[in-house]
Amino acid sequence: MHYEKLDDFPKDFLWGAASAAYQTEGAYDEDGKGPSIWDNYAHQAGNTFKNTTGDVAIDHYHHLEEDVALMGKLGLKAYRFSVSWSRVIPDGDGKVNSAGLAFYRRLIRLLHQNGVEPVLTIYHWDLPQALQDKFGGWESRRMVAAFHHYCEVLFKAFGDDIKYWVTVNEQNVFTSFGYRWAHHPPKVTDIKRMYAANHIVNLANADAINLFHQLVPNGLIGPSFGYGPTYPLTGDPADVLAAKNADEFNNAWWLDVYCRGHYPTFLLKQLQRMEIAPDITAADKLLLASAKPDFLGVNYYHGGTFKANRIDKPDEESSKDFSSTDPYLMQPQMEQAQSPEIPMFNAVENPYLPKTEWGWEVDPVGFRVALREIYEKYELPLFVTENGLGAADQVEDGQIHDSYRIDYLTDHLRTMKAAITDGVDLIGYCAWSFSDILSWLNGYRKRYGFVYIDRDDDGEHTLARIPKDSFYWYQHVIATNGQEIQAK
Ligand code: BGP
Repeated sequence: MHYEKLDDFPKDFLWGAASAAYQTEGAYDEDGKGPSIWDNYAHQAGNTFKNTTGDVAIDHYHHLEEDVALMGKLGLKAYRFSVSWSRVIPDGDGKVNSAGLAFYRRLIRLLHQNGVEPVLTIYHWDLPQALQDKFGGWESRRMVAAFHHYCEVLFKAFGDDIKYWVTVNEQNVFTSFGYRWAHHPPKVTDIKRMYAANHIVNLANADAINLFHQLVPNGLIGPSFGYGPTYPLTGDPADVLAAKNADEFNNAWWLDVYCRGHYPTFLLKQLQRMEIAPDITAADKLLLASAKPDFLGVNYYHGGTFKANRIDKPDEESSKDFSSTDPYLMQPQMEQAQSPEIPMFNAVENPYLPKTEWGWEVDPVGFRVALREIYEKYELPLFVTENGLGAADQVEDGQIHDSYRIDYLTDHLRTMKAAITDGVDLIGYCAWSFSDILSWLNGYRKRYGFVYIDRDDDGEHTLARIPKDSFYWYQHVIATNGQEIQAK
């Protein structure tokens, strides 16, 4: 689909950048903060790349004024950050730590002073360790009340100051990495437990949205989902069906619950047949059906490509032992009961797409496909809450010439503009990430930011902030409201 001229970005488009508490703040045990499951997980040797932790991260906690001033200089219209639950409520469901709340109050005030709209993510994976210990974390229904309490504290504290709220970040990623693939805490490898925990998160999310609508009637709230379009490898109808199955499995399983208030029929039936579906009570169904997000946050990095399942169409590739940190290429070597994918689809590499240094496919057209698919299916305004390129940037004479990042972002902004021209209702775009930060499993080498941070996997160094070439490029994009995306 080609246009001679693309529509302009909406006048109040939120040009933003994103981050998350554990990946930026540091100060992991300061001012009354309790430990999170990520603090403990990263402290155990062998769990993260070179045993990197967020103990200091990029020390955003102590560089707040400097960091927000740089956001102002960049001209950001929005900054998406997450709140560390255990900084605000150290034991997860008890007393509020006023020093913790004060930190976020200061951040929000500084953002407003710099003309930046705060976008608050309530849960970006750093569960209070106390809740893991007391209840067993997301596997317990008691988590719904604990999350309710935490949300109530935030809504009452910041409901007047913040319009845009994100409930949970990439539920699909943290439940599968935490409960199926054991790459995240609590390091479980049991798909039935994954679906059970995921169901509790759905309940907590729905309950939080309902509470928000009571307490913050003028605000807007929604979850952020890690979406990838699913392509068939060929025009063989068996591959097309496989891609459709993968879409249900990777996307609809979550998005249908968020936006339609119930699980998709096809996949629920498959999981029930395999006896790995969650227990869903009548009250659960009512709760899920009662909550409706105001917008949907979309995190886009890449999609996946699929061919017919390996039972109907076995081939040599099917028996390969894949081991990848890319969830789309993870091929389970487990029993079928633990691997619902096996009868449904087979994930393969896409021959048309280049890859990043970390093996993630680069697919700007897929961004447009994603936005169109989600918008058409769920008819909610969309907010791109993450998109960006991780690379091992190098400093040359005090500068960072990240032309590859500019190219990546240019291509994605262009296709986003095309999606707007197609008719997609888009509120804003938060690049991942504002500055370099800790990558959960890849340490400090995988950099995403517009601002370079002088630290690496071996230590903190000066923690100096240095704007990269992409900083000045994005500054110009924002100043022209996306009229001039082309690198100068
Ligand atoms: C998303 C997460 C972010 C961030 C990003 C990049 O899944 O929401 O927190 O980490 O991916 O991932 P990575 O750091 O693994 O490259």
